Amino acid sequence: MMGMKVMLVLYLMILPLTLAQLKVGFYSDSCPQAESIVQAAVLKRFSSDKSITAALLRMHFHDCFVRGCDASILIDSTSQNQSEKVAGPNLTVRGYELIDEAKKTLESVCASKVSCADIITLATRDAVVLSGGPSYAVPTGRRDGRVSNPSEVNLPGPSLPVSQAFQTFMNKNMTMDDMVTLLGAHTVGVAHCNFFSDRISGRGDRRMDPALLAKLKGICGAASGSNPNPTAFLDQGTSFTVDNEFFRQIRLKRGVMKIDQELANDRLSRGFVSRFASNSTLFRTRFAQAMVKMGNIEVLVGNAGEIRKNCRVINAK
Ligand code: HEM
Ligand SMILES: *[C@@H]1O[C@H](CO)[C@@H](O)[C@H](O)[C@H]1NC(C)=O
Ligand SMILES: *[C@@H]1O[C@H](CO)[C@@H](O)[C@H](O)[C@H]1NC(C)=O
Ligand SMILES: *[C@@H]1O[C@H](CO)[C@@H](O)[C@H](O)[C@H]1NC(C)=O
Ligand SMILES: CC(=O)N[C@H]1CO[C@H](CO)[C@@H](O)[C@@H]1O
Repeated sequence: MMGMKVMLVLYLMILPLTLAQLKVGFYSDSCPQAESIVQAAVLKRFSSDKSITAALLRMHFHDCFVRGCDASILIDSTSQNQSEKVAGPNLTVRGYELIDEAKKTLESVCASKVSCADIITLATRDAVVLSGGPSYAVPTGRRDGRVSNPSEVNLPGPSLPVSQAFQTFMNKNMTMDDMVTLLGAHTVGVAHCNFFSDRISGRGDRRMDPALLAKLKGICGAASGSNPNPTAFLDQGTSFTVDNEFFRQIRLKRGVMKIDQELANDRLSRGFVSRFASNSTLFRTRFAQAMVKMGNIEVLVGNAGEIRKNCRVINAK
């Protein structure tokens, strides 16, 4: 009896070492202000730029789907070699300065404690709340990676059929429900014309609402030397609000990119789309869960990786 108790105690002591994992409030001892510092930086930016929510959601997705959520997306290229940022899909990822700003304050208050990967995750959560989305607790304790390689950037393109886009999500152990939920992030933000020009040339995609087709032709047709690749909102209803309106819009044939429209048409995904369109509570609940799940993809924990001092630069050995 006694022996078993001792073993149990030993087991419970060793458990955190062997199964190091993320937990809510990871910084409550090492840097109690961590979450409020990130939140303040996001609030400051949001008050002058509501599009920061879209920027952070996309940054978080791109980070987590390449080498896991390890802030590899933040690394700048060096004179010796190139980082993920030079890969095609990165092109228009924005918001790097906000992460830098939060990091600068964090380093001055508790140096080398809070990872850049956690900053991205927390900042995204805070921005989602400010844009009317659900609030959720974010497990933290991620460590930053020491590798950033453009050849590893293998993100799905916007013209893939649902089944093929799903392959990339399945590779990350995400379900179709997760994928449809997360694509609900297209409830905010914009796409550049080059990502949907195939749908609006000539008579246009017959699966597109004619009024939207005319509108997009107008936007993209106005391309000019100073603005060669204009943008259109992804959600024609509430373009700056994290809500289920995106799902209603695609059911009305108002998806801008092919992947968005196909979600509403494809039998693999349309059931999820119709449930999210009609039940805002369901979308909010599932979106929070799916964001936490995405934030857990292939994370570095314990002693793996490092806590970067500058989010753009791998620490010197
Ligand atoms: C099959 C999966 C996905 C594809 C093919 C895809 C593709 C794209 C493309 C091509 C753009 C336009 C980028 C531009 O023109 O600058 C975009 C924008 C965006 N994506 Fe996705 N995406 C996917 C999944 C996701 C996920 C999982 C999230 C987040 C949870 C996300 C969040 C966003 C946001 C917020 C924007 C707007 C960015 C901005 O306004 O700066 N996307 N996506
Ligand atoms: C540079 O190359 C090394 C070795 O291949 C790699 O670990 C590192 O992540 C690369 N990228 C940058 C930006 O240093
Ligand atoms: C997916 O799950 C399998 C089995 O649990 C695991 O071996 C694999 O590492 C997971 N992949 C990712 C990307 O989390
Ligand atoms: C909407 O979703 C919530 C949360 O999953 C669920 O409890 C509720 O029953 C759903 N409402 C309807 C009308 O289906
Ligand atoms: C922010 C950033 O570094 N973007 C880069 C993305 O990739 C292109 C090349 O494909 C670079 O020119 C950008 O600077």
